[in-house]
Amino acid sequence: MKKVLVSLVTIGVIGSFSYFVTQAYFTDKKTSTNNTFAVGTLNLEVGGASGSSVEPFVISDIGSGINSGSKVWKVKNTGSLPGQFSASLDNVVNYENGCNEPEKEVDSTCGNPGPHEGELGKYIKVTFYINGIKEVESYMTEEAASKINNLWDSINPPIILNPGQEANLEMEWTADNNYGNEIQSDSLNFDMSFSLKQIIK
Ligand SMILES: [Ca+2]
Ligand SMILES: [Ca+2]
Repeated sequence: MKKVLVSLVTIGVIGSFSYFVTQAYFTDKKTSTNNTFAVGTLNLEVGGASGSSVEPFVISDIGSGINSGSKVWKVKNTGSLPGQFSASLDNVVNYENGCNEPEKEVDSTCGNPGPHEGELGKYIKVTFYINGIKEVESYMTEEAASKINNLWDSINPPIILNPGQEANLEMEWTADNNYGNEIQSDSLNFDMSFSLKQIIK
């Protein structure tokens, strides 16, 4: 009698297990194929090398006959969405690099290297051109350069690069010739970054 009872219990367990397995298939399933959520792209190519869009630039030795210059970049929207172009000036630092005797007479901050103590940026003006048209200009003091993004944003109409469209960005710099001994040995460092911003309508 004992043996029979054991096998009945075993059967009962298997039965309820099958029930749950069966239950698990009581679902409806519909498959919808070929769904795609596509995200458009904004990709800016600068000078043919996409990826690294920040290029450091150093202006020094002003006064040795070099008082202006320019650099041209080719910028291209290689994405699939139109974007608003801008270029920002980042990490602007005017260095003092110490003072010699004539500079000491007119400059009270003579740190070496003396970051943010230099005066050179007050006399350097940069102007940005897109395809030869003047768009934005700024002096290269820390304060003025930090406002350049606002200048780009206020251009009307904005600089739009459509997918596949490229443009020449020229940055021209000139040194005012009314500088004095306060800029002796001073130097100016900065980075530039180029960006495309999605247009939200
Ligand atoms: Ca100096
Ligand atoms: Ca100085």
